[in-house]
Amino acid sequence: MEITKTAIISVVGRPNVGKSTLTNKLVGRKVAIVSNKPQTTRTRITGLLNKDGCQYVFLDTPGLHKPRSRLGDYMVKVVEDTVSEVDAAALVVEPVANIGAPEESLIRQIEAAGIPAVLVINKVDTVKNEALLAVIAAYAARHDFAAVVPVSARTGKGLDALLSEFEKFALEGPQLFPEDMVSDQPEKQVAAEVIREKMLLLLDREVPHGVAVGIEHMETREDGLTEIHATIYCEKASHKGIIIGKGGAMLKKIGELARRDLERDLGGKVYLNLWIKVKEDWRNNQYQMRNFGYQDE
Ligand SMILES: Nc1nc2c(ncn2[C@@H]2O[C@H](COP(=O)(O)OP(=O)(O)OP(=O)(O)O)[C@@H](O)[C@H]2O)c(=O)[nH]1
Ligand SMILES: [Mg+2]
Repeated sequence: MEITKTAIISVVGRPNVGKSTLTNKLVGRKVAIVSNKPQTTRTRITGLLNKDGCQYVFLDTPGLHKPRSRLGDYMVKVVEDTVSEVDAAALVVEPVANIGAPEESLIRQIEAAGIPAVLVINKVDTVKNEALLAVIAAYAARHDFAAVVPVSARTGKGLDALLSEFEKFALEGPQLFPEDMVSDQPEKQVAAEVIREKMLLLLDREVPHGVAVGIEHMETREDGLTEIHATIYCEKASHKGIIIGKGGAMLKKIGELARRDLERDLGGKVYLNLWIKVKEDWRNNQYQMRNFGYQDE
């Protein structure tokens, strides 16, 4: 396929609205981890799609929230930086007729950047069609969106219509990424994120939010087995106990689920070795954050 144009789209919104689910569905592959807990995505993740001569570059971002740690400050900065350097923004919202503080702040950023924006009303599988009219009216009164598209990132409903809206922002130009690429994340980062996703799935409250994963070693041997040595960093000794679980059961479960996903992604056997370390309050320590890859470029 010859790529002649590119559309760079930032995917923004409050935490938990389905930005990463949407990005994955558009790309057709899982490039960003997803969970039912807010603040799952911590950094910018590029998802790529090539279709009908156009390369779509989706920039999935952390959910915009009121930061309570240095990590939170970093996440908010990622959103701010991403909004201004794109052809258009996709503002993803819940199907509720009420513009909240995160949406208001994002609309302001979009207006300040002077970029066109598409309002993406997600999770329409959870509401009746009639309810959407009030949502559309509320947002249309606040900002002149280039388009309003109700979708379900979960079922895929409305995504063709959404893509054709994005295509209108495409610019002629050289191809930015190779055609077989779906994300710009290094393999180690993907592995670390998969492990973090399983902790978001299996652990409650503050524990998974205070976790970071470092990949010490990752190597695919000649026989096809990929060996991964990872360290889970948590904030408190009490969290360490919870992550390990009774008789090591929780850690085993995290490792099993992560390994299954990684084997599917890598298309081969995986040996996954998990260690746990406590790094007190790392979310407020710039040096530690940098070590985990949460740093300004
Ligand atoms: N019913 C329904 N649920 C959805 C839809 N899209 C996403 N979800 C769910 O919403 C939750 C959050 O999804 P994510 O994709 O992680 O949301 P996010 O906006 O990336 O969240 P952060 O990274 O924390 O900002 C998950 O439980 C998803 O399964 C949808 O279209 N319909
Ligand atoms: Mg996300």
